[in-house]
Amino acid sequence: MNLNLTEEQQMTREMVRDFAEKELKKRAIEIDRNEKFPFDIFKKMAELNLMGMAFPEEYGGGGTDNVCYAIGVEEISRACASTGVIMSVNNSLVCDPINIFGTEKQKKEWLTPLAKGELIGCFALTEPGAGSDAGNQQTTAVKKGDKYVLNGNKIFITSGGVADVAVVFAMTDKEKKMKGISTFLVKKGTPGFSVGKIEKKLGIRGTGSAELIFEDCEIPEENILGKEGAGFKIAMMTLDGGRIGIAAQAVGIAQACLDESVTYSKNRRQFDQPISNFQAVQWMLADMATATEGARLLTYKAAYLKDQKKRYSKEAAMAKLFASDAAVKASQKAVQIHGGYGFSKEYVIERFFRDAKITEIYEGTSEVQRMVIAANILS
Ligand code: COS
Repeated sequence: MNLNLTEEQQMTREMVRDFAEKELKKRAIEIDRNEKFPFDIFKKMAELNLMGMAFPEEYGGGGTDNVCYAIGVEEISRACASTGVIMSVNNSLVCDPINIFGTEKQKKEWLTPLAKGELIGCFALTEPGAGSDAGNQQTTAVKKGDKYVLNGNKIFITSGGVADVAVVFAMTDKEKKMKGISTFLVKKGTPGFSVGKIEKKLGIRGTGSAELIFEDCEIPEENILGKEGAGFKIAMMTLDGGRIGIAAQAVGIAQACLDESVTYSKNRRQFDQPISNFQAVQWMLADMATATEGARLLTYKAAYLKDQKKRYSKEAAMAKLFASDAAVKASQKAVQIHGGYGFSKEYVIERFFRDAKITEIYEGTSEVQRMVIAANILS
């Protein structure tokens, strides 16, 4: 057993942290306030190969392992959780399924520009009636000659308002229920494909989360990803990887809460001394540090198993469950340590508090993660 990071993994941390500190930390305040998708940041991150990290270089990827990817999302999220999930979605939910299930032609045409960050991708699974119950897809795709005709609505789609490409799930055979779901690659600008409501949110406000509308949207049959009927499995396998990304995002948020709280508690004086002298504060810091480190180890373990091409559904679910809980609790403690300043818009802490919550909800709620873990240990 070796818990040391490789040289490449250490260098990834240094490089991404440097970028995040210099280019993102301050911008994060504006991204949150203006609720605007950070196109300029996306472009700069693409130049650093962060939008398709663990994919083959021949398809525009960075050629790193998945531990590097988890470190990357963690460091970006430590500065800006909105940007962290934009990165996670492009890598895990868009590039990954095309890399795994795509034909050679699809990899050249779609994966290459997405991994290079020349195009922005989104993952359109969630619908008004299909959140945790992802198999209950109401969007339909009907075969008509050499085309599929898509009809339906997707909601809460991260990057949906700005994406060039959507990975869309739809029913091709209702009778077969979840075994009748298929996956499609749909380009922005395809007639019948439009963006609906842009979501106003508690946190991660810069992600361009939107509704996607398909009205008699005709797409070529060659845009199907994997086989007809394989969509639910593609969604589940893709979400396994996505959960590593969200766990890493949560680790980044938790670490940011800890870092800010350590600095603040050493500087804030009450009763003629820094508040870090008080055991009440020390215990909060100790709990935050322990949970953050535990979350990090679980996250890297899931990423490592993915690199080893082993099953990692359970480990990814455990990482996300634990890390999202660590992030939410760390953000609560950070507000408490900062007192009135933690509640004020003048400080970044209230943003961490708002951003942390979503990690317990998207890409499978904490309750869904427990279902996945229980199903795995009981099988
Ligand atoms: N990898 C590969 N295949 C998987 C899989 C995985 N991680 N998880 C499930 N499957 C397969 C199963 O093997 C099964 O296939 P067979 O029928 O051929 O054996 C099929 O998918 C159905 O699996 P299961 O019976 O476990 O499905 P459930 O309906 O019970 O799924 C949960 C339950 C809740 C786990 C699933 O619907 C889920 O993850 N929901 C949350 C979705 C989500 O994250 N939504 C957020 C959207 S993105 S923000």
